Amino acid sequence: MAPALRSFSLDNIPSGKLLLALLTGALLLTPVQALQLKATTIELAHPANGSVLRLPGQAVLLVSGHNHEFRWLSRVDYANNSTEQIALPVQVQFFQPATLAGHSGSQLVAMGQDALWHYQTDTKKWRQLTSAPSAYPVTDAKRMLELEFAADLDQNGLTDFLVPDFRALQVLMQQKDGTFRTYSLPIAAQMQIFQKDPDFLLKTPRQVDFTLDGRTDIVFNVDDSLWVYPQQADGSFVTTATVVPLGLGLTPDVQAQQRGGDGRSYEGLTITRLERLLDLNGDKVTDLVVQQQHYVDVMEQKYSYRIHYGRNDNGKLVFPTTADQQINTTGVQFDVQFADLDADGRLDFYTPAADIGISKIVSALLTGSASVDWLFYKQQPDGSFGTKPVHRQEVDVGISLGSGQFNLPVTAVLKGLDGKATLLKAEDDDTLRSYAPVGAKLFSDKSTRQNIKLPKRAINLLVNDLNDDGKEDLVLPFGAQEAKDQTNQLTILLQ
Ligand SMILES: [Ca+2]
Ligand SMILES: [Ca+2]
Ligand SMILES: [Ca+2]
Ligand SMILES: [Ca+2]
Repeated sequence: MAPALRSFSLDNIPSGKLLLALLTGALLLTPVQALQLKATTIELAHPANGSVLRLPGQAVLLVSGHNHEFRWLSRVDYANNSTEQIALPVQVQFFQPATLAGHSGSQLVAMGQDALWHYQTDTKKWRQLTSAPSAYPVTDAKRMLELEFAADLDQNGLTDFLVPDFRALQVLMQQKDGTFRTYSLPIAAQMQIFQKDPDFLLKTPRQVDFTLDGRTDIVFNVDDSLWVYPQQADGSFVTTATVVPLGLGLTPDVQAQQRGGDGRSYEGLTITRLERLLDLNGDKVTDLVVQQQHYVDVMEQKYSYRIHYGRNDNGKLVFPTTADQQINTTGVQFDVQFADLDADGRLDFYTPAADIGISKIVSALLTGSASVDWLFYKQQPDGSFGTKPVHRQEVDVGISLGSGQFNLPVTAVLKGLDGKATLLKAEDDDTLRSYAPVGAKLFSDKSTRQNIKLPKRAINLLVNDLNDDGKEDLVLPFGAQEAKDQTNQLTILLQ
């Protein structure tokens, strides 16, 4: 794709605006600070097609992968460019970093079957941390993935764990001596059957200070209400839910569950879900985002987001029943993000969006490629997000008929020392374009290029300040289906 350079035609500009146009033109043509990333490649003994996370405070990445038969987990020391594989007992399914009493530095922990496990780096052995029956009573032998089941809920410096089972969420609060106090918060999974095999949908526990006392509570969304389990002053959890009706018209759970064969028409169907509970405008009060999925028919959908800014009403968190703001998007979204991209303290909104009409699918299959638009909306001082995106980038998604894979090329935002993000986008297999931060439009229309070998299938990228210098860096995992000498590796790009 050609660089998005602006051209100016003087004939079309009224004379009074000429000087301004020339000045603006001069500003746009001023070269932006080019972002030069320093690339290092680390070879792995397996595909990096699972999850990547960093052990906080250490120059260590944990990288998982799998093929049609096996799964692997590697510990990568990126200061010394060395890797070692971690043997996986049959019980473990998900991993996380954690701070544990009596152990210095971030530790690798895993959840699965009926326990939490701790990997001891010195002896290379797993030990059972505590028993914790879960909604994963058997293991998927071809997957080892990251899952957010660890958080310091009471801010005592030790990691606590959230382990779901089918009828409750077990909250395991880690004590100073390394033991756990467990609180069982009732919440049922949704189960659906097609024939005899069950599918379970677990309710997402949302960590929010709902009671406005500075302590993190656990909140679930059930139908058009919230089930709130408050954390008390001593770090214990109330195990009976306070049910808070929302009055936002959220679709009842049983109707929101979409299953072919229900005999429902998709024409004109609207499904309204709780998308997010988080503080969007930086006033320390949790806000609520609703996603509305509107079907024109089974193939064509439109998404919009409604924002209800939370208010502190005499010590009670309340959401207005009429949305304060709305974000209208085009196409179907699959990975919406809220992040402050320009360091003004207000979270901005961005998402990849795809058009999946039937004609688009046919042409995608015929040509082996489809396009996805990245849409960026900036939050304005009044909490609105504008009527259209302030920045838009189109990327081509390759479709491999051989492997059945969709290849989404590298796209990432990396923050610099000033907290402002630069947008990175793959132009082709070995050219990365960067779009520098600029005021109201978030990213410059102009870009600079750098030659770096890039994965075709860029999912599970890790953005992290790997060398703790205040600037975010990027980890690119490569799986088994990349170009010949680029399979099974990581590329680290330091800013
Ligand atoms: Ca804790
Ligand atoms: Ca707020
Ligand atoms: Ca912002
Ligand atoms: Ca850095």
